[in-house]
Amino acid sequence: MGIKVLGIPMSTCTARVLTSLLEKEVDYELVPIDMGKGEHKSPDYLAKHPFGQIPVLQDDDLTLFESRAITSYVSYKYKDQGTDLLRIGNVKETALVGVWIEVESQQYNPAILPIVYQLVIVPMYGQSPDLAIVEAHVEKFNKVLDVYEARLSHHKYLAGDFFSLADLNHFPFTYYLMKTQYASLINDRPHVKAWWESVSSRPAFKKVAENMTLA
Ligand code: GS8
Repeated sequence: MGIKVLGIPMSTCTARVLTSLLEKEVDYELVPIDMGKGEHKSPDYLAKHPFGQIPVLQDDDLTLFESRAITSYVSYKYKDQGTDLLRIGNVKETALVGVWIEVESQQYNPAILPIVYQLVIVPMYGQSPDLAIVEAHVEKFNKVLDVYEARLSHHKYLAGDFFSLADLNHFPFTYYLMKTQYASLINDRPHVKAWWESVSSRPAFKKVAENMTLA
């Protein structure tokens, strides 16, 4: 029994998990979930993910949800192979990775998600984006990115001068943002731009991004 990921490749949170598996050189099987048919709300699926969302990771008898918890699990379990994502062995670096994992989840994601949702996901369903929501979150995201610009002017990556899980977790939403006119929010900040160019040129990201095609 190997690792199974239940999800779909275009989903941001699924993409986050797949990227961690590729960075750690772990084989996996992607089991597609038919969200159009409401498979993620079926009793069988809800037994695995009580909130009825994707992704889920199954590793033998262990079933996990929440993409960031899953990428941490993958990084710990496979600490001795692939890219060193947690800097285990250096307690200070591990702590800083933890800080920036939280910053992504608590600051960056709440600001970027509604922008991407309105400009990328809503139009997929043939609806018009709510531009007031976009504007409010662009203002919020600008403030977050000012902090990133300052941080990245001192360090190549978020937790220090090494690529880590903190950087990885940013990938899927930033990837979609870069397809909108708000790519300028990243590109107008030289250190954030250089960081994104470095992060998004990694083979694991490129491979996952190939399948992040919007219907
Ligand atoms: C969010 C999962 C999520 O929003 C995580 O795993 O990180 N905090 C969770 N999943 C979306 C698809 S976007 O990847 C989803 O399943 N939406 C359907 C729904 O909520 O019904």
